[in-house]
Amino acid sequence: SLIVQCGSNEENDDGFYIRRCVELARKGVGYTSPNPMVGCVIVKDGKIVGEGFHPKAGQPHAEVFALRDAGDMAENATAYVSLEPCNHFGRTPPCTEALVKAKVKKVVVGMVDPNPIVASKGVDRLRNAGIEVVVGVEEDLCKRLNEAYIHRMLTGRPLLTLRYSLSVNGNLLDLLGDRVTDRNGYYSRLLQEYDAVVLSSSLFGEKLSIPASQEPGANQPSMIIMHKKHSSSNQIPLVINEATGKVIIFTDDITAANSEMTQRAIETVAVDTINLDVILDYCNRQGLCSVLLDMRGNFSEFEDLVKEGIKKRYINKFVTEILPVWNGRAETDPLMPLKSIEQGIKVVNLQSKASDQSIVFEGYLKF
Ligand code: AOF
Ligand code: ZN
Repeated sequence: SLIVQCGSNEENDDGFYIRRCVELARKGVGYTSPNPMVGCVIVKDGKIVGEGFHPKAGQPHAEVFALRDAGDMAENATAYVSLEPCNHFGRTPPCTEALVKAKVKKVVVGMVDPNPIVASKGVDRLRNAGIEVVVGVEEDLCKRLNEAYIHRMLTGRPLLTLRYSLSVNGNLLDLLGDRVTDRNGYYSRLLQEYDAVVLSSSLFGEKLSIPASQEPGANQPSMIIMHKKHSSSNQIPLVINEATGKVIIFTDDITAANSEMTQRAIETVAVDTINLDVILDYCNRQGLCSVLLDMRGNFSEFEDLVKEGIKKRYINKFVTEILPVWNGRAETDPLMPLKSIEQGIKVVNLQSKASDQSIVFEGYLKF
């Protein structure tokens, strides 16, 4: 007879608990920047005895909440964390010390923290304290969870995603004058994933606003409004009345930076030229990890930005929404000149979601 040797299931279990950490971490989506989203579970005798996640920068880390939840049960337990525990005094004290003090026996870490002030020092500290540490469980999942945080840590720039809509016959849709068609709540869900959304001021006609925060407590990203010289819009204040996210106006028209247009803006940034360098640099300094370049309205305002984004390889991702409509070609199509800049850019990790309302493609540009 065939005897199948079943070893310990620990490895599978490790994956299960780290996936639970990631699930918990996502409760902080939209709120943690410049910090990462992190989740932690404390497991004893095969049972979860404590759970926690990092809710917001400045507040305690995931491990602290999970240890509090576990209380005395943390002693001799295994702590699972989707990101390496920190070993430094930032806005909060080091999590490694909290884990040592709680006398956990083992720590399982999803991925090391790319933050140079942590980077493996957390793991080293735990090992030096005699705690068994396993690193790299469900690593890809953990990396995807914090792709924006990781990207900003490694490059000093936020992760940049280009969003646009196409008709079924492949033409760009401006959706001007339309209240943003939020089919199946897709757009507001998308916004919640981002720290900032860049919009053209040409969008702000009489009735258009940004349909974020429909769910109570939902994240409202900062709105970066590009106001270009000779732009016809002077209706920005109306829109800002409806929005609760921070509003930042970038303008190359110093005369337009008047009190009427800017009274509701948190900040008005006057620049010689509105380009990605200034926008991304601003976002980075504000601790914003992800930026959605939302290509709607007057496409001519996006032409230079898209060119720059390709040339400097700043565009990391795209989200394309195909809507159930046929239409003609817009006068300006910022995506058209791409052919002459590069002979096609490879797309990887392409994903699609289809419904009868739309087909959404997402992918990464591989330069
Ligand atoms: C963890 N668990 O839940 C998070 C970590 O200013 P602080 O004290 O909040 O520290 C921020 C840094 O700590 C952040 O850049 C990242 O390296 C790490 N985040 N670490 O052990 C957590 N959010
Ligand atoms: Zn920490």
